[in-house]
Amino acid sequence: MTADVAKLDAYWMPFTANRQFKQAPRLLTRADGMFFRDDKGREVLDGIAGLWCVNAGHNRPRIVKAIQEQAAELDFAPPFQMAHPKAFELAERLAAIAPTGMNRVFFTNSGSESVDTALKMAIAYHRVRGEGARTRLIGRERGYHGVNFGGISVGGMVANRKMFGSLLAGVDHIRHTHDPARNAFSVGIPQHGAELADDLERLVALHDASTIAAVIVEPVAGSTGVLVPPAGYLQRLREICDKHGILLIFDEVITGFGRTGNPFAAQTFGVTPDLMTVAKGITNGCVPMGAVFAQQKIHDAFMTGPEHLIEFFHGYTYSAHPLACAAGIATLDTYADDDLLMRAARMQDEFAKALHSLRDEPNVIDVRNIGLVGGVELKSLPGEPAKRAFNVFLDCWDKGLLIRTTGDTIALSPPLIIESSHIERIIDTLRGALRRAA
Ligand code: PXG
Ligand code: PLP
Repeated sequence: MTADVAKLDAYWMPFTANRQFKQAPRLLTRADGMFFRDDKGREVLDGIAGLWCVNAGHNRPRIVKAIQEQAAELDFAPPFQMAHPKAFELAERLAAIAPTGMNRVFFTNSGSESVDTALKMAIAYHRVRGEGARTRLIGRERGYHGVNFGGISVGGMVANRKMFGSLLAGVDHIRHTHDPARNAFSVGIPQHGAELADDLERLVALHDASTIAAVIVEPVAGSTGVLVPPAGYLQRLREICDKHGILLIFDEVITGFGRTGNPFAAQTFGVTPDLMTVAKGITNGCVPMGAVFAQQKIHDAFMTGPEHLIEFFHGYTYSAHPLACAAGIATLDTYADDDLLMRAARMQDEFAKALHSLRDEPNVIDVRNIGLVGGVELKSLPGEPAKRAFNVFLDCWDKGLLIRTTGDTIALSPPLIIESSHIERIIDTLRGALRRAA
């Protein structure tokens, strides 16, 4: 169906300038490998893995087949007091690639649900251990943790917060790590700013550790423009959490499943959290699914009361949905078949070199990268923040390349199957668009 025949009124689009979009819709109708096709039959190179999720590329045969077969075999199984075999199989498979000790897996349907699940787990964990005063949650400025009330409360993006009232009580934020004065154009991990983790000590001094349940951060902030943590920062955060009995939650919704050169960013940075949220790449974006990984000690703390009682009053109708589990297992098979979870480590130098070749293009004020994620920050048009980057987005779309922009930062996160020729095409197209946007 093309825009000419479909009516565009009823669909209230998420995170979209609805009126502008409906004047000139951008419709995708097919996808395969590194490419989309639009409703005009044009080929569009996918520079962002759909929305940071199609890590193995589009239309992978094992995943397609698994979903088709599962739909015909078992369409649904209730997840409360019941289960189906693939839920256990997927959880075991996930535990096998997880950071050390994170061998318990709770299923959700999105990153936002994973975040709210992890926050609830953290507060309840302290309570079952007799530390019920630990209810405070600490996020970080410029963090993105989805759009549910817990996630926007700990999140640090003003546009996602300001319209929605008083949010969760008892939340505070540490400073973000973006420091262009010292770190602009760092290739890979920036050198300056480990001491920013000490900001957590400031909040401990203010609130007292005995009131703090958890700290949640993205190892690499994605949605606020690809902010790579300074060397030593995450280690420092881990040490401070350990010192004060605070749980550390890594939100790996974007960084999970191979984006930074290991299965998870926790492994790339050598820092293991207590809880870890994922979504997106868990099913290669094919079926909605998310999960929370927990250290076994956290899970076991709940397994204490009478055995016939529910230990954790939480779950979703579609937790461990059969279609999602089938897609998840086939996704892990596909990642293994092509050795994709480590592929970003092999491609990152070439990707970084190409990306940083944009540094002298007009209005480029920073270039940031790790694994197969890149950010190119532009000088804003006077009085019109986000507009220059969006103009570049529209120009790239016109030239057959899909990128993502947030504020005036362009984000790239291509499927992990990317080859040199695709990298060249992405960078050449972007370079042309940057010059035209000058
Ligand atoms: N946490 C993080 C770190 C994310 O990046 C979520 C939670 C929420 O996941 P769901 O599945 O509820 O959307 C995300 C999602 C962008 C963009 O352009 C990023 C996300 C979603 C939409 C747009 O940067 N990340
Ligand atoms: N609202 C109502 C009225 C419900 O009955 C339910 C679930 O049974 C929900 C919300 C939650 O839906 P889900 O489990 O899909 O998150």
